[in-house]
Amino acid sequence: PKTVITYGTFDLFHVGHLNILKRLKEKGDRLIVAVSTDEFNAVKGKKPIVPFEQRIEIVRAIKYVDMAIPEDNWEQKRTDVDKYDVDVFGIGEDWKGKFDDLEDKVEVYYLPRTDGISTTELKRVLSNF
Ligand code: C2G
Repeated sequence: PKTVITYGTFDLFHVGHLNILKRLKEKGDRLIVAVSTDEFNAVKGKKPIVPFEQRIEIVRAIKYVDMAIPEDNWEQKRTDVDKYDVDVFGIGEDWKGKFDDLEDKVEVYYLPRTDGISTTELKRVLSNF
């Protein structure tokens, strides 16, 4: 099956996350999502609200997702594409150009983000209560 992979924190899962997973699933038959662990988020300079175990459980429950795995370093993308026989890598265009090195192995897509929603924005709104 044509396999698509993507990576992310998916904190406070929202419709922006849902939209990109929906669109990525349409590019193949199987979608694998690598969810950033809490330790890797520290490397990324992010401090998620929702712990990793809960973030990956929510991602696994999304109907577009066939498999969810941990993302615990920057380098695993190259080995993941071999390990899971991946054909397509996709991610939001906020990462445009950053993963072009994968183009020797897989199709690389940068998709438009969903406007008006972000975890940062949700945290700001929630912090007013
Ligand atoms: N996203 C989106 N629209 C939004 C918010 C997020 O399309 N309004 C997309 C991002 O572009 C990304 C995915 O949802 O493709 C997950 O977003 P994050 O959890 O913020 O992912 P990030 O921390 O950028 O992790 O190795 C890659 C990194 O792990 C990516």
